Amino acid sequence: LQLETDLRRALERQEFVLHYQPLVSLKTGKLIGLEALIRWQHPQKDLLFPDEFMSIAKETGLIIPMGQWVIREACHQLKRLQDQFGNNLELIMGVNLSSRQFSQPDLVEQIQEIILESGIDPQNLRLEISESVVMKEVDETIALLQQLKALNVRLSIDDFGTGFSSLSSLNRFPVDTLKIDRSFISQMEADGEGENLVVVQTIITLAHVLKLAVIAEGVETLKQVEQLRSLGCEFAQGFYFLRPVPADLAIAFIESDP
Ligand code: G
Ligand code: G
Ligand code: MN
Ligand code: NA
Repeated sequence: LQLETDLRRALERQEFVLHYQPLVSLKTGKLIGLEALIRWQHPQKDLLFPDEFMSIAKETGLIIPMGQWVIREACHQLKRLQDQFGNNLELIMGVNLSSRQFSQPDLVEQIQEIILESGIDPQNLRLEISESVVMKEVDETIALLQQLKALNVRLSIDDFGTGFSSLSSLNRFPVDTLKIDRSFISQMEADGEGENLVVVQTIITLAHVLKLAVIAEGVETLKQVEQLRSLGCEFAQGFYFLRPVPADLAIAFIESDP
């Protein structure tokens, strides 16, 4: 398989790059974090996005070394940003974990090692795990999340609302953040004050009752910003603020932050 061969070589030749998308506070408008998202600078093609190579990476298991590279690179970038901006910048770096990574036996040790090696404060690292992954084997997941939590990192449930969570188990997960899936945000505007808005309202209320921070994903318009603000959503991320961009543009965004 050509793509698999290319993917292996891409790892060796370091053709992967991370792009970063800002997360902002809807109260202050200030930057509060970045999400790291992998891209592949293929030598013969344009920049490739995860939908073009992640499924093969998962099938072949290459996601394991790739994922390790992502965590390492994101932590080192976080350290560079903290060195550059010092105390003026309280920034959380989000990194996505796939289900394959999540079921790796030495995941916790690996992350521990990367935290030590990069010299970051683990509280500035957020691991994002999709709702569909956390809900698979609830007891095993809780045990693993507890081990990760013990590293002092932050944990979020990504794509929340799409995975038919069992609400009774949600409060057993030692996570601190829910990220509302962008499908709900994009539907919100369509019906004004209708039922889509109520769904988002309900997730925000649920998060607050469980004392979780809540981040709206995929925010594309000012109208959505205003709706989310009126619903009491604290944080947001989306093309309205900035698309995922290379590190230098993310740094320019940080520097321009009011
Ligand atoms: O920007 P976007 O096209 O990057 O991402 C598409 C999907 O790929 C999202 O679901 C995102 O969570 C996932 N993704 C992006 N980067 C990574 C990564 O580094 N690791 C994992 N596991 N998933 C990623
Ligand atoms: O699954 P996860 O939430 O990690 O995926 C993040 C994905 O969402 C990435 O593919 C990223 O490029 C994409 N994304 C970020 N902001 C927006 C947005 O405002 N609109 C849309 N359509 N996609 C977005
Ligand atoms: Mn994510
Ligand atoms: Na998501």
